[in-house]
Amino acid sequence: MPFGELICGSPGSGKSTYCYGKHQLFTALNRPISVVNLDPANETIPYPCAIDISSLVTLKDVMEEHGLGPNGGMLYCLEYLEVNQDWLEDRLKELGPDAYVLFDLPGQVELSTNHESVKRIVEKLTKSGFRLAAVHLCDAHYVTDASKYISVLLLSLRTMLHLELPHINVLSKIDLLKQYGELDFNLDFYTEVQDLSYLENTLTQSSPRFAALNMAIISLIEDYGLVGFETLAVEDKNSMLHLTRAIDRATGYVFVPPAGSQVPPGTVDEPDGASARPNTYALFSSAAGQLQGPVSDVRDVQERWIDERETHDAYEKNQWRKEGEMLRDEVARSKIRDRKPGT
Ligand SMILES: Nc1nc2c(ncn2[C@@H]2O[C@H](COP(=O)(O)OP(=O)(O)OP(=O)(O)O)[C@@H](O)[C@H]2O)c(=O)[nH]1
Ligand SMILES: [Mg+2]
Repeated sequence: MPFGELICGSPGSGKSTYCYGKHQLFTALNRPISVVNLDPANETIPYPCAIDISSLVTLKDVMEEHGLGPNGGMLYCLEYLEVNQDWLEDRLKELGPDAYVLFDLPGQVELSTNHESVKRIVEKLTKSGFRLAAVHLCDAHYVTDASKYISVLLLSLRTMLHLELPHINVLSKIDLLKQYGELDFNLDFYTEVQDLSYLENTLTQSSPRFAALNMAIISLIEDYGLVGFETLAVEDKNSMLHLTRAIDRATGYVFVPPAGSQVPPGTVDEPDGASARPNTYALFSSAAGQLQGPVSDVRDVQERWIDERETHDAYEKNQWRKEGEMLRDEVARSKIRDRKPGT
């Protein structure tokens, strides 16, 4: 049964970079992965692309042919894809029954909040046996301002209600959060979305005219009780592994590595620094359906990227330097071993 993720979110929230990062991570883990570019305006695709909507339709052609602007053209392209869904499904079939597919959407949020084409494409894929989760990326920068945070909550809720998929909201680029200054609350306040009434003071000060409206929106979001966030720093292995576990839980994906497959050292976190042993790894991942790695919660994320960022950066840099030296020594030793006597 094929599994996958529908990657949606505002322009520049990090969707294509996430697809690239996940492709690298999964390739290192020997876990299947294919990325489908569904953004007909994506001219510089960072990841190896298994299927590209541009082979079917491009935004440039649509704009020229139909005299449409970039946004209208984008909606046209996705409607065109919907009409030609067979084209997509034929190519998806070629990826095999065990494919794990990321769908990289364009940044126009209406595609995942009110336009029907993506929703209908997803419905058909689900009916044909695809197990999909929506992964909704939101730039973490928005939590630095209470009213922007509310609009992100609303956008997330709207996307969840529209797509009707198992859904994971993600605060992306969490590694950049510190540079935007002090947060009013700890990070868990923003990720857990538990008691938003604490925002009242800030909202009343920043936009007194709309304070009542903002509070009404807050209570609506709280009434649904659906929105929460994971976090992501795409270049951080632990962050990617943590998010992967959350998505696997949502889709019910269980990864069983092929018999005898070796997990490259350093691609999974080994408990107590033990070396990666394929059998142990296979046992863990198939039994629990989860990748190994320290289970981190949002307080660890706060410490890593906000409270103790410099200390962690320095520690990681030191580790990389040591790994680099070990690798160089190993290469030097193997060269000496391989040298023929007398040369
Ligand atoms: N620091 C940091 N930068 C990131 C991260 N993820 C993405 N970026 C940067 O954010 C910018 C936008 O990333 P993209 O992946 O192009 O965003 P997108 O959502 O695909 O954008 P559109 O396709 O235009 O909607 C790029 O410069 C990325 O390098 C992250 O986790 N941390
Ligand atoms: Mg993109």
